[in-house]
Amino acid sequence: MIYNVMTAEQAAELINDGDVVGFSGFTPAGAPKEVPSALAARAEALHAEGKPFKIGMYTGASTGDSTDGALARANAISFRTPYQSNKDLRNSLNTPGGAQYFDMHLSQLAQELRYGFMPKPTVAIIEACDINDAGEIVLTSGVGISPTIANLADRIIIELNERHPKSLRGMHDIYEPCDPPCRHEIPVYSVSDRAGVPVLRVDPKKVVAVVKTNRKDEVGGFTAPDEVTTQIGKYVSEFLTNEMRLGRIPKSFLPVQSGVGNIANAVMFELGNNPEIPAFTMFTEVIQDAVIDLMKKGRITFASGCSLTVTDPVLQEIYDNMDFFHNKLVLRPQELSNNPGLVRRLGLITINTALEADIYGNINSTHVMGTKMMNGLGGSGDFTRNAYISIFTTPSTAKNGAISAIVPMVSHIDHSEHSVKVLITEHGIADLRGKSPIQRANLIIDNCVDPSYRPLMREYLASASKGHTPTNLSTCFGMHQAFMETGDMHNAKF
Ligand code: 0RQ
Repeated sequence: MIYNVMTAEQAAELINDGDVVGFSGFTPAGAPKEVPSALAARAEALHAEGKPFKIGMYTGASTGDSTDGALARANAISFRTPYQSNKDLRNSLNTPGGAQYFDMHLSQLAQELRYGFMPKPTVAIIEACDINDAGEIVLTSGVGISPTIANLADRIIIELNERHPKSLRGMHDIYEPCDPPCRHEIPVYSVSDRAGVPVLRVDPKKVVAVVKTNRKDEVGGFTAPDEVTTQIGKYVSEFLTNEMRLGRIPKSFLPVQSGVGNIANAVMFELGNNPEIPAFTMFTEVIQDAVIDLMKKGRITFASGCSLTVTDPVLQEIYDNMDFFHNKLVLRPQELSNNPGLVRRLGLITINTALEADIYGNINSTHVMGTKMMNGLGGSGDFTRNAYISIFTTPSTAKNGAISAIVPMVSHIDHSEHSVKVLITEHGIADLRGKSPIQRANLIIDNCVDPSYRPLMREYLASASKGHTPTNLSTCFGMHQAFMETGDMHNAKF
């Protein structure tokens, strides 16, 4: 090997205060682990000496605790984009003087870096399962923005992770579109088409260090579906089978995108087990455990994604059965996996989770009580706005019923009423297509709101001024205010 093999601590010495670092991977899948941990230790040591050390951070989406968690705890992050889900980073970015965070549509990050809208990455840290002397890198379980940060950065540090087999070669579809005014269509016409090449090619002279490791991806487990998430899954499945019966979804079905988390996992379980739904494909960003399970059962025939965000035993199962999985999976940069043009072209059924929805169909995916950032918008906007049918799911209440997830007006808007077609809770389905605001409000109150909150919602609607979208400007956040003042939204007065 022509590269300088060194320890993570030595590699961390190559990164300086003020550097802008791009990290490989998407969610904890494919994210580096050794160098970020060493970088956090370096920051802490420098801070103890009274010296400054902070970096700007770009990643595909969230990362594992050894990146976002360790660097946040070390107070080593000046700015961060586009998505996170770490407790310590969440605390930092919600605290004045903490990390400056900007929440972006994931499909847009790579192009905005190339356009120069944000500071150029100076260093890229890329997890790989293989690299040759010609600078051909085989990525691991997640792609994210790796092609773009590797191309833009002056220095590349490779974390060569033996836990991921070299036989992953061929599972990736590495492609970067040309920038306007020269951009052409991306040649993906069905979920399994490939537009690019299996390896990431970099100038070998830019590779300043190779750090060897065999650390696991830090993907957390899932909670088994409960009564509420199972019921939501059943309603999603019922809605889609009915659309098929009505001829509004082809009998061969359409590719599915599904978000992250326990609700998404429960929804996939129900879709996979519904005998009326034929075996289907996924065009999504995160491939979760449920997808692999359904693939083994023959219910999912192909999955295109940005990462294998699966628990360690499931990842091991894929690696032990590469002959079975290789021609059923493709991992692409998020610029492709979440590409709005491809989402529209392929006709995706998109299923994402709302933190909060309002009676008109606006969705808040990110901000608790309009103020505190939870995770970020992620890819939900890339998919929702361009879907064949966009569905949002949410349990009707949170915090043991003290919060209604459906409110008169959302306290922050990520997806507007114009993009949201269907809302589903454990109480039922609100099909918002072709409905006026007042029709949508009645449907959502009758079908989706928890029964204990329905009278309150009706009182609000009755108190709202007349007009196309009835709104009472002085009380539309009354339920939020009641929660903040009394700890229970039921105490709102309209
Ligand atoms: O808090 O953990 O303290 O109990 O929010 O809620 O119901 O467990 O749901 O884990 O699926 O997360 C929207 C955050 C849902 C997620 C969100 C509290 C609730 C609980 C979590 P506790 P649940 P989930 C592709 C798609 C945006 C990104 C996206 C998300 C915690 O799905 O980040 O869609 N989505 N990406 O108690 C106050 C409310 C609340 C509330 C729930 N109305 N007010 N707290 N909670 N509703 C993936 C990628 O882009 C990578």
